[in-house]
Order: sequence, then structure tokens, then C-alpha cells
Amino acid sequence: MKLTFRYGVAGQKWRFLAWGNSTGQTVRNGDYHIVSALDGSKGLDVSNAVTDNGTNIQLYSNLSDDKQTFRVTYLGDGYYKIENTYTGKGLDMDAAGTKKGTNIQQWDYVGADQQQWVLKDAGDGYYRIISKHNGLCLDVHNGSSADGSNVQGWVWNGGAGQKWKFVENNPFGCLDGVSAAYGKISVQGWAADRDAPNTPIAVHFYAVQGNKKVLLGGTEAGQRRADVSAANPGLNEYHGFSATFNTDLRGEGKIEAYGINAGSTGSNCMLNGSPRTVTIPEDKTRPVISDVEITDISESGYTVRCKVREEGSGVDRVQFPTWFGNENP
Ligand SMILES: [Ca+2]
Ligand SMILES: [Ca+2]
Repeated sequence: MKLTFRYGVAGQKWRFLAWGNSTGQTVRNGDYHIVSALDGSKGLDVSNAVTDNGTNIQLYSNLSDDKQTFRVTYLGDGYYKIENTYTGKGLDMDAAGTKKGTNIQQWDYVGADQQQWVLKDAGDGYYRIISKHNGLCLDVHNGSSADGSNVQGWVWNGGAGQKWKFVENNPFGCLDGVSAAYGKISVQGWAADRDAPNTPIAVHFYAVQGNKKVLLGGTEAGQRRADVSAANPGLNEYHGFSATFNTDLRGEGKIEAYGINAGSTGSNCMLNGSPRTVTIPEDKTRPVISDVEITDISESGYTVRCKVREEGSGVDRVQFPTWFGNENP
């Protein structure tokens, strides 16, 4: 029943024309939370993550669970399929309906028009999700942001209940700053992953000089950054990082920061603000030796004491050559 086409209704076909060709590909293929303009912490959800055909698609608190991610795949001619990454099923217009209020549910993707969508730019990073089958837009019933509000097809009205943001499931964040002292590189910034919004993720750092790239080390992004959670609804406040790594590198180099993927969707990726150029001081001063004192003189040798210091780089170690015989100085 579900996949029966109702093209027989005279006078309806005109609605289906040319939704796609004018827009082309507007969103990169990938795994996304599809977040509502009604509330940045809510988005498309498969009711109770049930895997059956016909399970309802609704609005729910989102960004906290990788069962709420959708794989967006461009099919050509301006059309996409949109499949839940957990259930594997696609967004679908119930029974190929054509009326306002036709329910949106999930169903095995079989390539039918009621399972294909145009993603049309609606400004401010939001998109309209328009059915190839009937031109209706994905719409939250009555524009209510309450958990469990139904998602249905409706004629475009420009409301926030019909605007959706595709929020990627890759790690994201920013390398805010890099500084260096002799033998040390310090980094600070923040990073998070929508699949694990309340968990610190790992961040790895590399230094690049010419064609040489070395791992500096890694840290966890778990320090308090209230500004990050304020700017990114759904994340808790603990996604900052600051760390210092020892390095043998000297001179100018670029520091790359990579967020390490959390959850089952997405992949490691470089943070904003990265790479950053930094100059690691070179050691151009000589150490100063003072207060030399020779004691314990005997047939077999003597003891040398001295002070050695150097401004800036400090002194790594003091070595005395081993002396034999009278000819040595
Ligand atoms: Ca629905
Ligand atoms: Ca992820």
C-alpha cells in the first residue's frame, strides 16, 4: 500500500515539475543532524529509533545521539535521498500523498519520487527540504518546537518550522592560539563532536616544516569554555583545550590541529584556525660558565665544580671530556 503512486489524481501533476534542475547540488554528501530553525537543540528524529518501515519522523531534542543522524546523498538532477544512519531507512511521504499534512515517515529507500528531496537554500545556513513527488516542504506541525511534534509535508510558508540546518557529524572546533618558547609549543582552543556533545574529544597536533610533518602529541578537549556552549546549543561547557608539548623543532613551522571523531558517524578533521604559523626560537646564545673550582687533587685526578647557565633556552646538561696523560690541556 505504502508505495502505491497516486498519480491518477487529475490536475496534480503540475506540482511536480522542475523542483530539482534549478538548484543542483546544494549540500555535500555526508552524515548530518538535521536541525530545526525553531530550536537549535532539536531536529529530525525517528520515533524511538524503531527500525520498522512506517516509523514516524518527528521533531525531538537532537544533537545528543548518533541515532539522530541522517546520511545525505546526492542523486543528480537536484535530488537527494536522506537516510537515517541507524535505521538505514529513508525520509518518505506517506503513501505518496499529495495533500498538505501528508505525514513524513521512514521507509526502505526504493528510489521512488516520494523518497527524493530538493535541498534549497533558505538563507542563514538553513534549507528547505522539498519533496520531488509533490513539492511540499518538510514542516513541523503548527511550528511547535515541543519534543515529539510531528514532521509532515506542507506548502512553503517561509516559517522557521520549514527551515532546516545540516549539522555535520565530524568533529569541529577552533585552534584559537599557538605560541612557542625554546623547545616548547603551546596550543589552545576548543573541539567537540555532535555525536558526543557532553564528552571531551581527543585533539591531535602536528608540526609541519617543509615536507616534514611530526606528531607533537594529543590532548583532551575537556576544559570549561562557556562561550563555546553559548554559541553552539546542545554542547555542554567543557570542550576547551590548552596543552604544551616539547619539541626539537626550531624556526618557523605550521601547527595543525585535528579533532578525533567520536560516535559512529563522521571522521577526523582539521579544526578551524588550523594550520597556524609559529616560530620556535632558535638557540643563538652561548652558556656562561662561572665559579670554576678544582678540588680533591690527587695522582688519579681531581674534581671540577662550576656553575653553568644560559638565558632563554637553559642548559640541557654539562659534559666533561675524559682526560688521559699530560698532553691534554
Ligand atoms: Ca511525521
Ligand atoms: Ca562524529
